Amino acid sequence: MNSKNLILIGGGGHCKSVIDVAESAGYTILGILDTAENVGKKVLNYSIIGTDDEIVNYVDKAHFVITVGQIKDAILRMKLYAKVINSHGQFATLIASTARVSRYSTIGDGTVIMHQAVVNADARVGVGCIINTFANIEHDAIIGDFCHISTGAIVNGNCTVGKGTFVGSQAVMVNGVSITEGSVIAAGAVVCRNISIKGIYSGNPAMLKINL
Ligand code: JB2
Repeated sequence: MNSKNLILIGGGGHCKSVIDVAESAGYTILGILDTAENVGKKVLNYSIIGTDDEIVNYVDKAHFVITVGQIKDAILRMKLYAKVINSHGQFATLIASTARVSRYSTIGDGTVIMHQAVVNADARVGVGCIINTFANIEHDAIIGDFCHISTGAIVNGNCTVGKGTFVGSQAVMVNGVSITEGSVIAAGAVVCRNISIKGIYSGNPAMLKINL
């Protein structure tokens, strides 16, 4: 198998951004899988060639990337990730040509580091994450599996983000704070204290708005 061949799973807006990342990193996109009603449509220069039932037909031809996005919960991305694993498929880990990823960091399978993002020394990013455009993951931060750190968000040094958490655009986590798994941090929120109750948080300082 040519490990630079890719199948993308999900053909909406997030897929377009990932296409740009994949092209910048020298990958060849064989096609996109989406829902049945979208088969035959195009996303930028690439065709939707089938549904998720086709995953099994590409495990020997390409690596996979989940390209449905994640606003709020990560359930669909987790389900699709499991489907690839159960089909014995392998994931690509994509790093945009313009991202800055420290060689002292670790990035999990299927994670996409998008344009202009920074992952600094000794940071650990789990599997199936989106580190979106201009996000900054500082030294020693730990990002759990299936998190989405949105555009321009800042996760400062020694922070911990629990599995499946969404950190909105331009949110800030001050140095060393943690967020429990499955939480949602609204755009622009400033997380100043540890968050141990799963919920939706917003504002500066970030406050619990809704329990999840
Ligand atoms: O089960 C599925 C499935 N369900 C929906 N399997 C596959 N393979 N695809 C599925 N989809 C497809 O995901 C939809 O048919 C649609 O093509 C796509 C979702 O596209 P949408 O543009 O609605 O959202 P997105 O997830 O690509 O992007 C969101 O999240 C990003 C992080 C948007 O809100 C973006 O603005 C955001 N940047």
